[in-house]
Amino acid sequence: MTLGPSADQWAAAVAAVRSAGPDDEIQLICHVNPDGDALGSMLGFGLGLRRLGFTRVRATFPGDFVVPDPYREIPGVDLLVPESDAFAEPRLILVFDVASESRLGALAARVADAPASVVLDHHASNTGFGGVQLVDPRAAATSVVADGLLSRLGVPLDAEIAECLYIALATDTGSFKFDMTTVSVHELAARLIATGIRPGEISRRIFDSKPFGAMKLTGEVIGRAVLEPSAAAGRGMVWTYATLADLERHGQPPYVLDALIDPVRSVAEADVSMVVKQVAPGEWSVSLRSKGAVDVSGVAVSQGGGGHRLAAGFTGYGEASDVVDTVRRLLDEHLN
Ligand SMILES: [Mn+2]
Repeated sequence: MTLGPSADQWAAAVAAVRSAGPDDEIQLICHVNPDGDALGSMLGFGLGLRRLGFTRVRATFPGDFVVPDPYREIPGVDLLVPESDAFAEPRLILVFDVASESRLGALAARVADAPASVVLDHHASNTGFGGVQLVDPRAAATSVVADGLLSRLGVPLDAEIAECLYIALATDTGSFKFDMTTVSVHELAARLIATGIRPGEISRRIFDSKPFGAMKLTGEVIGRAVLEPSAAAGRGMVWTYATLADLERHGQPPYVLDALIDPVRSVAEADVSMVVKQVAPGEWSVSLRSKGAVDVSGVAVSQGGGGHRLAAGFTGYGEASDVVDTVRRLLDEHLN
């Protein structure tokens, strides 16, 4: 899939939202272990639904109900409820930044059963689940798609909605550094900033503030990184890993490790970078990045994961070294 939503799909999404009455239950869902795009696009859209007069809107994500510290004060955070408090039989479900049902856990069944559902996403690997698909692989963030639907619903941007969408956009573009940072990305950012939000203050709060223990943990995990110049058919791979014991030792929650891929992927000698993060005994969340020479989504999809050409992930099993061995082998297969 390379093109964005068709006119018919946009119209169907607008009709799905308008099919709900002001007192109908509307459930918003984003992916497990939510990041800035998942939370920002979902809560920004939820605030937009409130502006439209919908009174019963809840937002949730599967799994442990941990809202990462940087997002504790994001506008619309009062919409968030744990998975156990999500509407059991909502009239309408909207799904944000979820490439496949596997990222929805037990909530996937609720999407399948809902009278109406809309999936807003930007992953090329999106599996096409849900009632109406608004999937735009060209979009830098799901918040670009959320903005498109809000404007078609006639919701004007205000500072609260804008802050949510801006956090989402800044997160998924690496603070406007990645390749998909197009003219339209900056045009959206300009419209968001025009509402009066303060990008400097938001960036400090979201990206440039972390506990001392998180810094020490990051230092330790980076310190054990391994460079393999001959991996990925000579394009080079750099990788590291972090265990639950590492988190425990530094008193840090798992999401602290999400930003770790950024310093790792900056290594000049490697096209491919990888962080292998333990989520349970024998189970690892694997983040893969490429500078451009390798399509890492191919590796991720072959392991049941997904993502984008230059940024992808999957769940691996066994020891960390088993996961690294698998990726090393798959890269060689994909490249030879
Ligand atoms: Mn995203």
